[in-house]
Amino acid sequence: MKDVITIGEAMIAFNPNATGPMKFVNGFEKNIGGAELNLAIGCARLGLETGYISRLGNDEFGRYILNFARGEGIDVSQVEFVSGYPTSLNFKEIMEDGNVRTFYYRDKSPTLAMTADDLDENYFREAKILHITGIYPAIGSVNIAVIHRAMELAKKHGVKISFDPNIRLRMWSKEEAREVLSKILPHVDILLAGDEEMDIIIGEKDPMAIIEKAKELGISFVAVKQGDKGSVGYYNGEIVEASPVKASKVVDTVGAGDGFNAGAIYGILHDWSLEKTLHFANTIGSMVVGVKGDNEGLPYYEDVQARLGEVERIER
Ligand code: KDG
Repeated sequence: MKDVITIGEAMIAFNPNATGPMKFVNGFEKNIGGAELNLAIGCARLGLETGYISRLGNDEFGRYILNFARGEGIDVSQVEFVSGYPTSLNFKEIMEDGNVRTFYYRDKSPTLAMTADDLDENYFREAKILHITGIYPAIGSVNIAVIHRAMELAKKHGVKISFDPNIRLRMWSKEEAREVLSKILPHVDILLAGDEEMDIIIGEKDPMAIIEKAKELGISFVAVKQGDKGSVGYYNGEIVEASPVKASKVVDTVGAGDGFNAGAIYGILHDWSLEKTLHFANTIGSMVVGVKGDNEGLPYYEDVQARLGEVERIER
């Protein structure tokens, strides 16, 4: 039984070896990115059983990503290589304050070669949570159909649907995002969203208004992420405003939301209180931003415990 399965596009993330405008950066380090894969890595490091559904280019970068995901303990039985579609790339520009701009080379994404009929129903029979994002449907119409089929299979087999809008305006316009993502929202059980993103989808960025709308749609767990202002959550009739957890340093903000999501899903699966879940998730988000890379800063469970002061960390 998998705790979490997710569908996404992985890519090579080229992280600059210096901060500042990309046109003056001469070297990049080859790492890995992809919001859904980051989420799977985050969950696996916390100790959850995870599975990843995707397509990769039949090339060296594709093989590198597959081996990396497998090395993190993620089930990659639903990942295939496809010829004729190069593995996607993402070059990053990181400024001194940790803010990032991304430059995608993903027009011919390997995920375009996966259709809704390719999803294996048996994989959905044996999962507790399906996590999806708004990045995958932004890639192409075939990807939108895949997400809807995945949600259908999840519903059929009692799998909870977790959704992060993850709106990437380099991939589509606000209007396109609203059109597609508002059709996903009514099927969602767990909403893990940024306030600005909900503004795009439902025209509300006040957490209380988002929670009201989510309740109307039948969403049972809501976490509204507000970056360095913390998060606001709703679950079982309770609303909690969780204070931010201060990052010890900010090096690269990419992946913080995925880390938060991994923490929230961990708390939900362990029946934690909303307060404990949000604090755990906020803590992970604050740890991710201290390390360069999309997933390099995702902590193991023991790392979070140490950060929370629950266990003593022996350095040497
Ligand atoms: O959430 C982090 C992702 O944005 C990053 O890893 C790259 O998937 C990515 C994307 O589409 O931006």
